Order: sequence, then structure tokens, then C-alpha cells
Amino acid sequence: MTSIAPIITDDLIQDFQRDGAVCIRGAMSDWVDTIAAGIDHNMAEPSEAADGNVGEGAGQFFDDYCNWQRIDAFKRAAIESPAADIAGQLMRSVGVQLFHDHVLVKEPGTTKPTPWHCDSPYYFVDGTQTVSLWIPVDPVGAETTLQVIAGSHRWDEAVLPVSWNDDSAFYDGTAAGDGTYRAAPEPLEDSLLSWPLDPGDLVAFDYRAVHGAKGNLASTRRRVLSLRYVGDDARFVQRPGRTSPPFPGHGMVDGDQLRSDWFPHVRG
Ligand SMILES: O=C(O)CCC(=O)C(=O)O
Repeated sequence: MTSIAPIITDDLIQDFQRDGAVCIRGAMSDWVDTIAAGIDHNMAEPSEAADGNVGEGAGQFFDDYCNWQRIDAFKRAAIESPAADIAGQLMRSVGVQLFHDHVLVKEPGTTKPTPWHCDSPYYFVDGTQTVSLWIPVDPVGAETTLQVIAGSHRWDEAVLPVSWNDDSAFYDGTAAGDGTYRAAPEPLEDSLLSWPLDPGDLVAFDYRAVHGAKGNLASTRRRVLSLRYVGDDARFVQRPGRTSPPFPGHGMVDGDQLRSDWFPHVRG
């Protein structure tokens, strides 16, 4: 299945560049069933990277990533759907490379919030042309949806990356206030961008944008696929330690474009 990409207006692109996040209604409506089937497949056959009390039933926060090569539904959504076109337009990039897919499911009763963080320090990617498309396949209410701090992609210091399990610093020897990283903020309500979403809507956000989400105390599931892309100016950067995802054996060095045999050019 291929779908026509929604019209991405100049105003929307400017909003994305200014705020670091935008909502696009209905952009992935034709792909909801495909993605939901992919998430079912992923949860039935999680990878070794999966986290979140797999199999414990209600209340779990399941997440897993980098499964597009074995789960065809994700591969098709990442490459054939409007997602890659939207990514290119928002990033103002001719080329679009797929970085990876990420499934984030909060079952009803999940108390665990997603901590305030930005993705870029966890990744080995540096650049201004990056975007994740957060695509729910269930209705997501105001209490459960993704929240993004407007303009945080332009902050001088990234939020200190920490382990989501125990809040310890992700890289040895890093600390908030060390000149590179700042502490996770307590954002003011009026600085937050968030949208209640229907299946097939999406939120696009820059890897540098600070975001988080509450638990899921609703009675419905919150199943999400995040598709992550990079544009022309994205380059490999060596972090102070492991990255997430780790991509062992990648062989890249500072300044390399992401290797296209692992991170395919899906547009341009
Ligand atoms: O789904 C969530 O709760 C968080 C999503 C997130 O952090 C991401 O997609 O980068």
C-alpha cells in the first residue's frame, strides 16, 4: 500500500522549526491497521532489546526498537507510507535516512511516566535535521499523550541522559551542570505542546526537543510506533559511552554520514 502524503504547509514547517514539534492530523490513518499488526507481532516476539516487564499484563510499559528488518509492517510503514515524505519536508531535507523504529506501549494502569528527556544525547547522531514521528494506533487523551517543551530543541545544553530504570547517569563521568548537560526541567504548563490524538494522527519532534509523558491511567491501551529519521546534515558523533540503540560494530567515526547499508536512504 502506498498513500498520498498530506499537504505540509510552509506554516507547519515553520512551526516545527520554531517549536521543535508539531501535530499532523490523520497523516497515517491508512496505516493504523498495519502498524497495530506490527506492534502485536513485536509484543508477541520481542527482541533482546525489549524492556518493560514483558508478559506481566496490565500496567506494563513495553518498549522495543530496531525491528523494521524483521517486522515487515514496520518496514513498509517506514518506507512506503507518507511518514518519510513528512519527515523530509519538516526537516527541510532532500535526503531522508531511516534511523530506526521504536515501539512504546503503555497498557491501562501503567503508572510509570516517561521522564523528561531529549533523545539526541542517547543517539550517536548530531545535526539539525532530525525528526521522530510518534504515531499512536489507539485514541490518546490529554492525560496520556506526549508532551514536548516548545523551543527546547534550541537550548544550549541537552538534558542529562539517564537510565529510565534507575535514573543513573547514562554515561560515566557526566552530571547535570557540567557545562554540557542540564538537569531535567520541571516545565511550566504554558511551555508545553501536547495534543489529544486519534489513531493515525502523529506528533513530529526534533531529536533535541525535550519531551515526556505521564503514565497511562486510562482504561484503554496506548500503543505507539515512533519512526525516527535523519536528514542531510546528520552526522555520526562519538558519545562518551554506549548509545541507545547501540548498533554494535557500526564502524563509523566522527563526521561520517550514517552508513546507508544500515540506515537506508528512503527519500532523496
Ligand atoms: O511514548 C512515550 O511515552 C515516550 C516517547 C519517546 O520518548 C520517544 O518517542 O522518543
